[in-house]
This record gives sequence, structure tokens and C-alpha cells, in this order.
Amino acid sequence: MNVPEWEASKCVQCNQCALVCPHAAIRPYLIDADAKKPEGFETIAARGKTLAGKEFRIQLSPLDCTGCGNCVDVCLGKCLTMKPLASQKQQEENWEFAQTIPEVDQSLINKATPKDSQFLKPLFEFSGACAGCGETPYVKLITQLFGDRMMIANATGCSSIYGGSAPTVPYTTNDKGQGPAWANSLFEDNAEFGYGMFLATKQRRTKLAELVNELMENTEDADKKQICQNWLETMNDGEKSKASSEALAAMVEAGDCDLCKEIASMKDMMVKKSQWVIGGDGWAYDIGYGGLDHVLAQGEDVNILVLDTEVYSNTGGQASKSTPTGSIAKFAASGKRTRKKDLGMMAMSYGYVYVATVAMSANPAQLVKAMTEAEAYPGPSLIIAYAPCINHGINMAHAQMEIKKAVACGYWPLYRYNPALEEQGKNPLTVDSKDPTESYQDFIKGEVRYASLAKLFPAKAEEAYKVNEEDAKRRLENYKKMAGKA
Ligand SMILES: Cc1ncc(C[n+]2csc(CCOP(=O)(O)OP(=O)(O)O)c2C)c(N)n1
Repeated sequence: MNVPEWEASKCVQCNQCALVCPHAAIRPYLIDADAKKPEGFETIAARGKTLAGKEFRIQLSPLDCTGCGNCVDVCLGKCLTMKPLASQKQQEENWEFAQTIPEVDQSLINKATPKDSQFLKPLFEFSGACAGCGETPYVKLITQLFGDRMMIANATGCSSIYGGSAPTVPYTTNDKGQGPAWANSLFEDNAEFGYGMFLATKQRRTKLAELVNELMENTEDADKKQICQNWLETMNDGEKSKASSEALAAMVEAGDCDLCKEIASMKDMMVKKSQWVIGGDGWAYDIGYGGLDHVLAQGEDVNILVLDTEVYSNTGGQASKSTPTGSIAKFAASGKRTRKKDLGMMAMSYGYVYVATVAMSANPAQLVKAMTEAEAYPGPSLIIAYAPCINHGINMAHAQMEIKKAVACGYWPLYRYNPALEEQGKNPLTVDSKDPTESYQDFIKGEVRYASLAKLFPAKAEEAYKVNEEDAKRRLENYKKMAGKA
């Protein structure tokens, strides 16, 4: 019924609205100052040294927006206001025009920042997720960072339902036709499924490297040798392999030797793949945990994203091992009795697994950093993302603010455990969140999943809330000790 209206003069170009939008319905655009544009497509001079001569605009797709209002909540310039959909007709035309603007020149931006990442086209858009969904903004962000060379194994759960809908799918492609390759596996074996994808890719790329090596040795041409060598040296670097693959592909496609033809037939394997395994906490902590643990232990370059709603969201909110003490969920109608499982700590115990906890609007810079580091780390990575959900009994218009509160009160500490630092003689663990400044009890009592316990069992509830808070404190202290900060 209501969608955000942008007031150009107040905009500070932070791009937070686009970052948190669960449906990729609001986006920043950069357009050349002298480009032709429709009347009514108001723009302002783009901020940033590298963006001189560019104009900036925030554009909404009114018909794809669900009206959740999270963009308004996080807007730093307070330039977004919810207005009746019927008053935003003009924006439909503006949106159509915005889709014709060429994609941003990536050399002008630093995509490892929350602001610049939003200039990249989301390769996951307009899914059927709930208004205000806490999960989809993370999925969308990963596709902006790595979607052009990404493969996804998706556990059954909300992310497979909104991710694999029919007859249209929310995964899409960039101007070059590149986008995530996606498949859904059983709830029980998604990590193994993604690991299988990884092994298949690894096998084919090893073969490709052998062939390129052979070509390099057989050719007398110094330029051709150099192209082969460049590719071999950069084949495991996501960004660098793009340019070296382009050169290699052009060379073998122009050549007419059998070896050239064979290499050209494996063009799809030239750019380094970004292998992701995605699922909810029901999958990661419970049903798929054996496989997740096994895949982490293999030491291979597989990235795992856990969308942690602390319940089985898609089937109506059953308790998982991620559900904290005192939270009401199905199968835990009188409040979960036991503590939340510390999946991150279990993964850290291997020592060679990159582990991070993230919380989007609490610290977007830390989130983008964690995703970038995890993807670049050549071994296994695990990112555990705090995701508010309708099952929590909160107003989803403020889901992103709820994430902020969760970190500010110490409910969801942020850290990054990077084994690469240990190799440099440094402590691998960094605690990124500050010591709690807000009331823990106020936070949990503000969510129906906790507050309802006090209505049913008042005495028991107070005790459970205390245990919940003590558990969170104990964890944080442990992390700080490990990080050498306590
Ligand atoms: C073996 C098996 N058991 C149960 C189901 C039904 N099922 C589908 S999704 C789901 C819950 C998923 O919860 P979670 O992993 O937390 O993901 P979320 O929906 O929260 O994103 C369940 C139980 C299933 N598909 N397969």
C-alpha cells in the first residue's frame, strides 16, 4: 500500500536503503552527467573522488517493493518517506529507464565496502520472501559481490523456497549474462551437495590447468606462452582470473589446433568459481550438521552461509539447537530449556576454518569485510548471519533496527576468526562488536518469542531470561579471552 519516496536534496548517498532491502527493490544508480534521461528522473552530483562527472539517483521499483519500510528506518539522510503506492506512478517509468543504464565500471568503485557494493547489480531480486525478511539481504549482498562466478548449494528451508520459486526465479544475470548457478538439495545433505559441486569443479579445473600447461610448453609464440602463464598464475584468484581467462579464451577460440579446441570447450571453468553452501539454522545446527562438520573438516575452499533465525522458519518455527534458552518455539512451548549451541566456536576449534558472525545493519562494514575475507580464504569458511524472522514476533518494518539492538545489548556478538592471521603470527580472532551498551533484558522482552513465556509461566520466565543473558555474557567473555582482549 505504501512505498518509499526519495527526496534527492536530503540524500547523503550512503546506499544503506539498498543494502538492507530484502527484495532488491530500491537501488542506487550512477549515470553520466551528460547522458540523456527522462524528465522527472532527478539526479544529484555523485559523491566520491572517482565518481566525478557522474550523477546519482536512488530508484525504487514500486511494483516490486513490499512496503516493509526497513529502508526508511536505516536511511542516514532521512530522505525516504513512505507514500501511498498510487502516488508513485512516475517511479514505474523511472525504474524502467534505470534498467537501461549500463552497469557501473567496477574500476571506479571499491566493492568491498557497504556503499560501493550497492552499485553492483543484485543477482538475486524480487523473491517471494516475507516483507522485511532478515535472510534475503545477506543472500542478495553475496550475489552482488561474487554472483558472476558463484555456485550455490541451497539447503531446504526458506532460502530454497524463496530462492527456487516457479515459474520465475529470483536469481538473475548481469549484462554479460553471468549469474549464480543454483540448486537445492535435501535438508539432510546440503553441505555434502555443495562439496560435490566443489569437487567436480576442482577436477575439471585441474584438467584444464594440465591442458593449458601443455599448450604453454608446445607453443613457440612468446605472447601465447605469456597468456597461458598468466592464467596458470591467477587461476585461483577470483578477480584476477577474470582478465586472464578472457585473454586465454580469446586466444584458444582464435586458434585451430586440437588442444586449443579442447581448452575452448572448457571455457566455463576458466574463471575461479565461488562455491557457496547456504541454509538455515535447522539445517546447519541440527539436521545437516554432520555434513556441515564433515565438509568444514576437509579443508577445501567451500564457503558456508548460515541464515540464523534461531528456529526452523519455513515450517512454522520449530526449535533448533540455535534457539536460545527461554525462547518459545514449536517443540519448546514452555520455552527452550537448554542453551544455544555455539556453532562458531565448534568450527573455530579446527583452527583452519574461517569463521565469522555478522549482523547486517549493526555493522555493515564488518559484514562486507567478513564476506570478502571468507570468500578469499582458500580453505573452508563459515559465516553465521543473524536474521530476524516473522517467527520472532517483532514488527518486521523494524527488523534491521532489531539487528542493531541485538548487537548493542550483547545478544549477538560479532567476530571474525581468520586462520590466515595465525600464519602471520597474529591472533586469528578479532571481536568486532563493542561491549554491550543497551539492556539485554529489554531487548529479549521486546520480542514475542520471549515475552510470551512471561505471560504463561512468569516465575520460570525470569529465571530463563537470566540464564539466556548469562550464557551470552559467558560466550562474549570467552571470545574476548581468545582474542586476547580480556
Ligand atoms: C529431512 C527433512 N525433514 C523435514 C523437512 C521439512 N522442512 C523443510 S524446510 C524445514 C525447516 C528449515 O529450517 P531452517 O534450516 O532453519 O531454515 P529456514 O527456513 O529457517 O531458513 C523443514 C523441517 C525436509 N524438507 N526434509
